[in-house]
Amino acid sequence: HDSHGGQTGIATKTVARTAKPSMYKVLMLNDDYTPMEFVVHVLQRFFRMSMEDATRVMMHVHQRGVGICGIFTYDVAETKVTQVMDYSRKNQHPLQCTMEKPD
Ligand code: TYC
Repeated sequence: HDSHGGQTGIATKTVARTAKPSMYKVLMLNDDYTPMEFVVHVLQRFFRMSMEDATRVMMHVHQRGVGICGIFTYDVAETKVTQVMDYSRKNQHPLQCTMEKPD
């Protein structure tokens, strides 16, 4: 775009930039009832993790209470949370998944 340097009559060039989307963390929460194998399955199914990564993330959540499944744009993060919550409810597990705003 052409723009003008105030009252000077000097034309300056600016570059139109698209906004960089802010990224959201999708978090898995621990509970006392969901089987470990189900959590591993969810991480593989919805977050495309290997068995090894899914097991590592599940054990982290089990021991620390919360863990990061991945970092996504708002729309993708919201879809993942809904998919995990719907799938957990359908399978009668209390597994909770949430998303966190960037700072
Ligand atoms: N704490 C659960 C158990 O002992 C396992 C578990 C891990 C549950 C991670 C939820 O996000 C979770 N069966």
